[in-house]
Amino acid sequence: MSAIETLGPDLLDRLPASVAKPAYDRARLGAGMAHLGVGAFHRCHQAEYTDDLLSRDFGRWGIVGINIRPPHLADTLGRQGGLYTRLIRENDRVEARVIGSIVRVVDSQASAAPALEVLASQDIELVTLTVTEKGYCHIPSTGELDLAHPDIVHDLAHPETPRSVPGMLTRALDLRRATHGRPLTLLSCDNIPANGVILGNVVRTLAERRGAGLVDWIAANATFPSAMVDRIAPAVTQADIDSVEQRYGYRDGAVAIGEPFRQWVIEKKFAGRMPRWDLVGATLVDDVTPFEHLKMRVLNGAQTTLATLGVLAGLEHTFDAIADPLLSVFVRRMLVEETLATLEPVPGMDPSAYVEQSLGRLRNTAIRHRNHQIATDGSQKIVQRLLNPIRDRLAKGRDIALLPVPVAGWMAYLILASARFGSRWPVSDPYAAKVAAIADATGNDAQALVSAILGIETIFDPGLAANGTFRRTVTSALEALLSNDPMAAVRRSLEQNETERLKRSKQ
Ligand code: CS2
Repeated sequence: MSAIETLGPDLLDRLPASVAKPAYDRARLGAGMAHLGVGAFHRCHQAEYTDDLLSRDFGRWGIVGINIRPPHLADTLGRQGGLYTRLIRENDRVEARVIGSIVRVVDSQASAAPALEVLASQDIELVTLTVTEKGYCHIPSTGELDLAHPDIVHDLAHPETPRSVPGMLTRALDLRRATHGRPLTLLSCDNIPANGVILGNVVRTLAERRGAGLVDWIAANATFPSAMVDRIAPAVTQADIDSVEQRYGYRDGAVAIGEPFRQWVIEKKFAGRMPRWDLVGATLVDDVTPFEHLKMRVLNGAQTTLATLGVLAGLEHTFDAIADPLLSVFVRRMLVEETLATLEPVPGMDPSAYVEQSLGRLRNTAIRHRNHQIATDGSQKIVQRLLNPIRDRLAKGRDIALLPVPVAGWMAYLILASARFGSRWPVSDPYAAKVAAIADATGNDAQALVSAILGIETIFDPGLAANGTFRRTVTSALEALLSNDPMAAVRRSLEQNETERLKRSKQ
């Protein structure tokens, strides 16, 4: 028996027929853009769109993949010459394809130098980013740079050896100005509201502090378009990696797995040339906001709701949570009766149909998205997914019986992880220690817990935190969520919503 081979350029011509491969000559592909944060999502989204584009209209848009945080790329993607298998899974169906758009990978975890060399080079005309919500070092409730963030404090003192993403990009722009002076488009592909505006804010704030006209050079030579990105692509497991070996007979340490659905809406605001992703399904628009609200409040809002309440109900994955009759009724009713009314018209899309399509996507049993993964960094997600629609409803004088329940769910998720409440599960969230300290100081009283947590102004806008209906609804949900019957919170809020509905119908 021959030894099992690892995926790489040599294997491209010998792949099984069931695995599609790049329909262009990779040897001729140069690097024209860089991507920061090469994780499962990038491999399933921007890199796949680019691969589609290269097959259709070959050009100069190979990607240099850079990681400035773990994991290292050299041993997986690097060893495979940038190639990896992208599996699309839907229930029993699998579709495999090797993607070729990443031409080189760079590990810059130990020092900024390797990343800066790429980002400052004149071949690179575009940088895309998926660095997670917290990578922007912004204050979630305001979108401004968090000047107290330890990495930002460091980068202000040592701008030439940055640690943060904003520090890295500001330095790269400064180097570009000092050398060839060529423009750069910086395209955020993270799930934060007005992601381009936030990226622009954090970079400009650092550039202003740097002085010497850098901020003016950036205004004239760099753009920060916003984008809405979508495809569910959970963290890859060893079982996923093994499945490629079993099914297709080769080893691939950089497999990526996604659902069939994908979407990309990009603001037309480019500093120079751009890949024609619009030829392969991306939509270019003047204003991304309505698309972004729809996606974050409906799809992501449903995911966060199912994740936090799902964990509290003892359920493992999104598809387990949505198979639960109570949670499934809850999430649909929350979206249809509360979230939809907060959305502005979205060109070419029907929001009600989008709700049904999104719920259908979440039922896909082949996408094993763990509730704990989605609940990770919840503090960075709830503003755009839950708090903004709540704020918009309150501003219009509408009721809010359901949306506050997952907000309480986020609180309960962190409270129950604290030592005081028995360390029920490990959590990863920049605010975990703060909530644990509150839990420690406050103990069991839901009202005191809610008061203290709503006092975190970097998450909760003070106007919202002071709203009586919001406080009451969150408190009553939290009380139940911390009890022996957590799902009573969900049942009661549905009853409350029913009462509001009857009241409305009589008016
Ligand atoms: C998820 C997202 O982990 C999470 O926060 O809600 O990664 C989600 O799967 C993507 O935004 C889908 O496009």
